Amino acid sequence: MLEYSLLYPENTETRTAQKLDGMWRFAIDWNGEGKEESWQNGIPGRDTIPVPASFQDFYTDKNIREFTGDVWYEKDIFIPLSMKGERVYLRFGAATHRAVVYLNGEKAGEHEGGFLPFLVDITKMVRYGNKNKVVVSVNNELNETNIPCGMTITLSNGRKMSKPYFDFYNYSGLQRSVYLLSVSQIAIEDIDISYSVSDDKALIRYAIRTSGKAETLISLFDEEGEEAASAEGNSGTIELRTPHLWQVHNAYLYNFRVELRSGDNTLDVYELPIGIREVRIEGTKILLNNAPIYFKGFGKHEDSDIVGRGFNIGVMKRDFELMKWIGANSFRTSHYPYDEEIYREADREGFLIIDEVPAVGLFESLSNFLDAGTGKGAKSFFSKTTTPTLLNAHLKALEEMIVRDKNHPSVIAWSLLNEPESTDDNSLPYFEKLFSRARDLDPQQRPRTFAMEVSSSPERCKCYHLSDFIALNRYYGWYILGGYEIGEAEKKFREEMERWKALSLNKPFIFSEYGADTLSSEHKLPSVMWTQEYQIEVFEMLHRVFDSYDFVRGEQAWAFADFQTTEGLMRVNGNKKGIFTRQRQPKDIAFVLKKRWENLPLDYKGNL
Ligand code: CKX
Repeated sequence: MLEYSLLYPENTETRTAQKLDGMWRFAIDWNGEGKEESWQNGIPGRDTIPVPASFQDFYTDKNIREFTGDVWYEKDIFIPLSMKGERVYLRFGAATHRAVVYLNGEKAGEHEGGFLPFLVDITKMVRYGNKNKVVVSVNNELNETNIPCGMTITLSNGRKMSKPYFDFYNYSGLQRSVYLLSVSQIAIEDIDISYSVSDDKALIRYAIRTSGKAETLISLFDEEGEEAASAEGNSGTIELRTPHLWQVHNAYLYNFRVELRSGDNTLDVYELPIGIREVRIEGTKILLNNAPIYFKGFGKHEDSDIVGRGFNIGVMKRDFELMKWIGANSFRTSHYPYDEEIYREADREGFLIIDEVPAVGLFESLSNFLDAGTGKGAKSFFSKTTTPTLLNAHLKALEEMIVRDKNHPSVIAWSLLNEPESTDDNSLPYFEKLFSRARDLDPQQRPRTFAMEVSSSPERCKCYHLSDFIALNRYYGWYILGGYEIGEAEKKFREEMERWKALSLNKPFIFSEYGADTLSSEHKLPSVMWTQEYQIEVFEMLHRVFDSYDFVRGEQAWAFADFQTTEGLMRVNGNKKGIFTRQRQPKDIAFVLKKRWENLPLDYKGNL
């Protein structure tokens, strides 16, 4: 069990959540001497940088952009006397990939893993009614004992360099909001909610974890602010007649209010927006509130100009507007859990999320995406001396993701890995531990899956039976048989699908990636690869195949928008498989997808 609470930071009668975003002091630790030189007491230089943001794309010096090692942040914060007697924390939305936090020169905490929040308890270290100095050193080195996997090499000039085993830029820093939190000594730490839904009734099961003994009062408010139900005690079931269900593009959010009391005293109050809905798999169907659904959408990235992977609320808004415009209903948080604001927006907008833990690059090859796309290069990734350490880091990130995201109605499935090497015997015990941990941690028992590249074929993959639905990343027409050979690609794709069909798995399949790199500047008739015309041909060919199989229950195009990657022969200033450009303008394919998705009903193939 996590030693701290991951409830989203809220201001209530009893809690304060103060954002510490803005300009922080910033220094690069070129020689790895920060700790020795006591930077925890105050960092050198006068540079400042925005938080939240990746540090890489602000500067004009390539050595800064490519810097691998420790970068240091510093901010003086005033902590009022009124917080004395409370429990006081610093909450980091993410520090990529690991951080050590100091308060007034003393180490206050540390965290490993770059895409999930953590709290640092500073209650006993604070100078109340005074300024306090927060210093954070953030390290962005990649290795094989933490996710995402990669390596760090040292160049002949002594500089380190990141070599990701994954296809997105190794952006890093304080990429999400930082908060100063205060809560009462006896506080709500965690809330578990699950539902059973029938035509005219919903059962809402809840369990509350607290940090001390108290009476617990629950009230459920509807969107008009009317109390719809109430209950008492740390766990129980609420029965709601004629509930407003949370549906795709028709979200309804209740407010689940928890109050801890001791006699007449209110100790703590927390309000959680919840959506009543049930997700289930039945045979080859994915059911939401007992009705079949078909996924239309994307694999995405948190990625935009200037701020890199830093959370950008304007880009978030634009992305949701584009997804609504094109007729999408879902996305996968490839390849790491996103900023919490994105899930809250999906809850409000009625989007479905496949939530992915940052387990990418568990496939050893520096040109991973090319080898993975063609089925070459599969070696054993899970029989190394480092495997047990990697597994621990993976399980910890999985726990943090599920604890953080389990109450979002938008989150309807967990993706436990992206394109791992799954063809040798040692992958199975590794995967089994992940799948069973996900089941144990999730009160809603959501479907679990992992996204499979092409060498994870019906004949060779040792792990697909663990998935509640099968998620395939397939690049027929691009990595496999592109250009004038596209007809051969279709044939080969259909052959693979026939082999899956022959297994009679009686499970839903979705395409969690498919696409083709396309430069928005390029047009040619007849088409050639990389042009907008060719991207359309690839999608039309793949859609024909998807439509031929009843058990295919969804399609998520790769990728929502062009995104930054490491430079190299295979990438033209980034991955260009976007349906939109990095600046969020449509390529021609966007209009083709819009036409298709607006015409595919939510329950497409639902009666098959
Ligand atoms: N899938 C065959 C993972 C993504 C990459 C995508 C690509 C690959 C394809 C693997 O992170 O960006 O190569 O476009």
